Amino acid sequence: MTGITPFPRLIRCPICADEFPWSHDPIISVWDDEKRDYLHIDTSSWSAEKRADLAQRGYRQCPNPSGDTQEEHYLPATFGDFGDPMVIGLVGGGASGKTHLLTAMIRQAYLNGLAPYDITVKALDHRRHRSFREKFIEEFERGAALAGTDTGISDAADILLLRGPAGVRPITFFDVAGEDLRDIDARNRSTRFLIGATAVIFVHPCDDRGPDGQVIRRTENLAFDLAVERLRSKRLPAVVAVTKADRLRYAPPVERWLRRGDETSVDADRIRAESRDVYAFLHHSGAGGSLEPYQAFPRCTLHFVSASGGEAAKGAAAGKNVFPRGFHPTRVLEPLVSILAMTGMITGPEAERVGMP
Ligand SMILES: Nc1nc2c(ncn2[C@@H]2O[C@H](COP(=O)(O)OP(=O)(O)O)[C@@H](O)[C@H]2O)c(=O)[nH]1
Ligand SMILES: [Mg+2]
Ligand SMILES: [Zn+2]
Repeated sequence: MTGITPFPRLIRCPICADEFPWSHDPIISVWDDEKRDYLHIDTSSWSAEKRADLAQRGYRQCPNPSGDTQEEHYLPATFGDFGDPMVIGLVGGGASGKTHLLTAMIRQAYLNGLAPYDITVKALDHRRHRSFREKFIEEFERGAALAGTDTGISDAADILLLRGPAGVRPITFFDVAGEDLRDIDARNRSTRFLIGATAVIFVHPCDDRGPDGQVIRRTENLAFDLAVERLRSKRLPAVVAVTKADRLRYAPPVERWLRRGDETSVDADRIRAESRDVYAFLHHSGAGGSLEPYQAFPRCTLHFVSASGGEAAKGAAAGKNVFPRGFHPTRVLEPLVSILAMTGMITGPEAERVGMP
């Protein structure tokens, strides 16, 4: 949807989760790298073409009507001009593999990984994307293990624009330190994104190890429980991504799925077969608590993924972990493809059946 609508459309800001009427105010803010601040440009005397061109690079400040967010924040100037925005949050305990999975997933999406589904991807928030690329994607490509997520931050990782046969929609990704999910204060910035979430990726490490390599068994998953309790009534589409699956790449059900590599079509029966295998795997490995999203949400799929494709090891640089054999993300787009099918961004009879009981 482009152009001016007669009544302002209500848009939910993915950063503060407030809803406000989207404006086509002629003031467009542009980030100035030298001044390290936004310049506010009055475009009221500009031609529509020129203004639209600036809007592609510009921002609008969120009015944050509830006034609960001290830091002023900006959204891409065209954020409200497309189809309904999607907000996808990654939920999981500390060190479960959320940041690596999100990085591998977004990287692959930018590398045209959704082309088989007729979906193209580009950055909508260029500033945010540049910072995400420098901090995460490039580090990952250098083979460096990524730094742990700071607690207490809740800012969106990246805001992309997806274009496909079903329309054009902004999609915002959130990555939150696991510890923060325990904070039940609704005003906690770190978990506020849950209010605006439209889909969730629950991340469970397939084989959890402590710092000295010993396997940790988790019958409960507190991070999942807390998020499920807050989201249950919203009946969102959900996926469970069992990550670090490379650690079990020779174990029968895992091996069979990893060997397939990336899929190129939506096949509801295949997704159901994978979900069944992951379900059985979690059940038998004593991780029943991580099946909670499957019980709680009407549409849910389960996937085996590996963000790095192999183990990180101590690198030459002191204290820095690296992936000595490089990284080989495997099936990292499958959780996203399922969400896109369940949210109608991928259409067709197969997509309609994805995640159905
Ligand atoms: N073997 C393997 N290790 C991984 C994978 N993804 C992450 N890790 C390791 O798991 C640790 C925690 O990952 P991270 O993404 O920071 O977890 P987060 O705290 O949930 O964001 C890191 O030290 C990574 O080296 C993977 O796909 N395979
Ligand atoms: Mg993290
Ligand atoms: Zn806001």
